[in-house]
Amino acid sequence: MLKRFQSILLAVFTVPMIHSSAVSQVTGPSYQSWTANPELVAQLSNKQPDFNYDEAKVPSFELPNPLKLVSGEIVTDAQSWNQTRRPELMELFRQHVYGRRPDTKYAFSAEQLSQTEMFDGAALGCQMKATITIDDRSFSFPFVVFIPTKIESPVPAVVFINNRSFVSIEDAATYDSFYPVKDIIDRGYATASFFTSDADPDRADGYADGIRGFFADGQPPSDDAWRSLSAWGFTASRILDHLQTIPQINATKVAIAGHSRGGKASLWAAAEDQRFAIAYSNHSGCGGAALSRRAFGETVGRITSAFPHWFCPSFASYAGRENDLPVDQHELFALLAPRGVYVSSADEDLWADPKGEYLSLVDSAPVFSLLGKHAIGEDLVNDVSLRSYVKPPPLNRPQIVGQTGYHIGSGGHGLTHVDWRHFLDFADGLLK
Ligand code: GTR
Repeated sequence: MLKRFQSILLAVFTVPMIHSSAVSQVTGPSYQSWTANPELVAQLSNKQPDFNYDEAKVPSFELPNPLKLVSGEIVTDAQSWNQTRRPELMELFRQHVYGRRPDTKYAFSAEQLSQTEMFDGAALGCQMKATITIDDRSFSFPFVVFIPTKIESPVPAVVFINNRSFVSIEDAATYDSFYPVKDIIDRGYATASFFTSDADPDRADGYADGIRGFFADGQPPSDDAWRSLSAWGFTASRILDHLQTIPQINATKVAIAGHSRGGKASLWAAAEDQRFAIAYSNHSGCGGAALSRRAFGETVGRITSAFPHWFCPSFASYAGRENDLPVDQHELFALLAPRGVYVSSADEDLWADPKGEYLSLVDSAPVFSLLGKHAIGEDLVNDVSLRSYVKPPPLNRPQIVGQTGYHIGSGGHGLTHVDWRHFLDFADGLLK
C-alpha cells in the first residue's frame, strides 16, 4: 500500500494529472483537472437527448489490452510487439475500422507548376501537381509546399491534411489560424498541404471521382477496402514521398497533422506509414482519438450513418455494441509508438469527447513503456487500480511526457494558432 502511494506521489511530480483529495496537497490548489462545464452538459443533453454528455452515464467497459495477442498471450518484448502484435493490430483496424489499401502497383510523380517568394523572402511557396499512374491511367491532385529560406537546413516539416479547403500559395499569404503557414515557417518548419476532397471527395457518393475509384478502375469497393480516411492518409504519404526529394527538408522529421476528420485521417496515416515521426490530432473525436466504448457525444452509430464513406462497413456494425469491437482507439495510439503523438481537445467540444481523447492517449502508455519510451500516464495505467486517478490536465495547460503530449484548450470545435503553438512546442522537443 505504502509502495503504491509512493508511486502515486512520484507520478504527481512527473505526470501532473492526478486529482484526488489524497494528493491535493502535493499538486497544490492551482492544479484543477479539466471537467466538462455542468451547464454545457445540461444544455447539450437537452438539445440532443439521443446522445450522452453525462459522465455518470458512460457505460462501464473494459478496454482491450493492446499487448494481448488474439491468441490470448501477452507480448512482453519489443520484438514480439513489432513482429507479431503490431501487424495483428494493423489488420484488425483495417478489417474493422478504416479498410485495407490496395496493393496495386502504381507510380507517383510530383510536378512543380510555380514557385513564389513569400513572407518577405522568409519562405518559398511551391504550387505542385501530384500524379498517380497505373498502366495508362492517371489521377492528379494539387498540393502546396512551403520551405523556409532563412534558416539552416535541412529543416523538419509538417504535412497538414486540410479538410476545409484548398489553400493555394496566394491564399497562404493571408494569415489563417486554421493553417497558419507563416507561423509554421517562423517556427523553423517546412510545411505541405492538400485538400481532402481533391484526393477523395468528402461525400457519400464521391467514390467514382476519387483516388479509391481510380485504384479500383471503376469496380465497387469490397467490404474491407479502404475508405476516405485511409485514402486521405495515403495522399499524405505521397506528399511525404515528394518531401523526401527536397534537400532543404529532413524527411526523417516530418509530422502529420489534421483537425477533426483530418485528425482521424492523420492518426491512421501515421499508423500505416511509419516514416511519419509525429502524428497530431486536433479535436478528432469518434473514430479518431476518442475511445469508442465510452459512447460519449458522437457515437459509432451516428458517425457511420452520417459519414458512411469514412469507415468500412464492419465499423458500422458495432453501433450500440461498442464493447464487442476487437479494437479501441487507444490501440491506434499504440500503433504510433514509439514515435511522437500530440492530441488536443476543446473545452466546449463535448461532441468529440475530450476526456475520451485523453484516456485513449493515456491507455496507449503500456506500449510506449514496452518500447522503452516515456508517455503520459505511464505510471498509472500499468496498474488498473490506479486508473480512476487518470484525469485530463487543467484547461490551457499542455502536458508533455516523453513521446506524448496533450492539451485541452478554451473554446469550441476548431483549429487555432494556439493549438498550433502548443503542438509545435511539443514537436520542437522531439524534432529539434
Ligand atoms: C463533425 C463530425 C465529426 C468530425 C467533424 C469535422 O460533424 O461529427 O466526426 O469529423 O464533423 O470533421 O469537422
